Amino acid sequence: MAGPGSSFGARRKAVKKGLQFTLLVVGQSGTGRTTFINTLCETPVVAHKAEVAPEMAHQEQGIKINPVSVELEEDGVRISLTVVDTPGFGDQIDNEFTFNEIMGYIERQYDDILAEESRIKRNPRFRDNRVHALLYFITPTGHALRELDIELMRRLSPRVNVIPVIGKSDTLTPGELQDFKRRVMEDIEYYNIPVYNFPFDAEEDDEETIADNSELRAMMPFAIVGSEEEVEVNGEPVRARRYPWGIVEVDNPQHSDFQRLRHSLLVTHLTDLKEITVHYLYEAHRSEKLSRSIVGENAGFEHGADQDGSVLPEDMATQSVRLKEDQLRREEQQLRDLELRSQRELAEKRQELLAREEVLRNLEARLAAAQTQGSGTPPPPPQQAALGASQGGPVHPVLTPGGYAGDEQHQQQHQQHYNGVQQ
Ligand SMILES: Nc1nc2c(ncn2[C@@H]2O[C@H](COP(=O)(O)OP(=O)(O)OP(=O)(O)O)[C@@H](O)[C@H]2O)c(=O)[nH]1
Ligand SMILES: [Mg+2]
Repeated sequence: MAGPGSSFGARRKAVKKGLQFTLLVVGQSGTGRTTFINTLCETPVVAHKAEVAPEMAHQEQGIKINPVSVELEEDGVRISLTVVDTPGFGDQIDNEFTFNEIMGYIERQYDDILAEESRIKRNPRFRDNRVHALLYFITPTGHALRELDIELMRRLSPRVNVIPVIGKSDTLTPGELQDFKRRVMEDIEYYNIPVYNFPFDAEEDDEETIADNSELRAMMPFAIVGSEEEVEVNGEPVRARRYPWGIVEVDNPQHSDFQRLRHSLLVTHLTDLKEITVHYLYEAHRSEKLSRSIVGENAGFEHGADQDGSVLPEDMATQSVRLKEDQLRREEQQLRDLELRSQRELAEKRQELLAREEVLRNLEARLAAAQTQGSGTPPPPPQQAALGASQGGPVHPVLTPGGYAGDEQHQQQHQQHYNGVQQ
């Protein structure tokens, strides 16, 4: 586990470099998405829906996917936040198309990175646009989830961290809100929808993390109030909604969960949401996609594929295991190659060293012989001459105390060689 030192280091790096985070906002028309986005970004980054003439009201506009980016600073860390609004979701009689459009957008970002990862030469300007969280705006009906809500969350949860929120929650009284929250969570549990529930490990995580995550989990679905207006409260300007009977403050925890949700998205859980996206959700998409292409390569009639080339669920796991095995085999082979290369290099170095030692011995012997000659002692033993010849080179001229007799160039070369050996 990373110690405090390393997390401090990571934070310092984040302070310098900044963090990137992408949030997708989905919900039926009029649930307060645009107001929420502008409240979150503290600036009007998204325009409100233009008025539609009555004679055009019956015409379906279709879903649009509008990303906007804004630079924020939270606790001294720069955050490059991309918010993707999806006007038009749930407006049609048949919503199949809008589900597919949103799913298609999320998967396209995964496919882009998959393609980038497979390139031999990476594009240095490539931008990772994977969606790290999807805020699903539940209409504040006060009843329970509707089929549209269940279907959207059920379909998208395997691909993205879905966080359910109640839009315009100030339209419910505190008691109604409490009951509505409970019923929504019961439905999510009943339909087994794997929403992002601030996961923690009771045995591994520290007490603070467990307490914080349990509290956030208990707040789900978050009650949202948005406002682009400022109202003076106790002489201070606060973001609020003004009604004849009072004021609803966006950042007041008694009035809404906005502040808590914002802090968890942009500060405390930003990294967790990104890691789950990269290591689990993207990985699942990647291995399914690659499995499908393997089956596709096998003409779609191999065991494990339907006639249409799609993978049977029970064979998905086998395909993934096979992919992992292939990858492991490749990595093992790379390791073996590396080991062989190192052994070969080591043997070459050893040979080189031995050869240099030999040269050194020869030089010493010649020096000794020259000294003996100079002092009138007998010439060196024939073994020395043989050594010079055995190296395949010419037999060196006799070395006198003053240098090689009659061959200055040769002498220089020898001196250079000797210096090299000394180094
Ligand atoms: N009571 C209440 N009204 C809100 C809140 N947020 C927004 N509204 C109002 O609800 C209406 C719709 O808000 P938008 O933010 O435009 O909703 P939207 O989901 O973007 O709607 P489309 O763009 O039409 O899909 C506006 O009149 C807002 O002023 C809120 O938290 N509480
Ligand atoms: Mg809008």
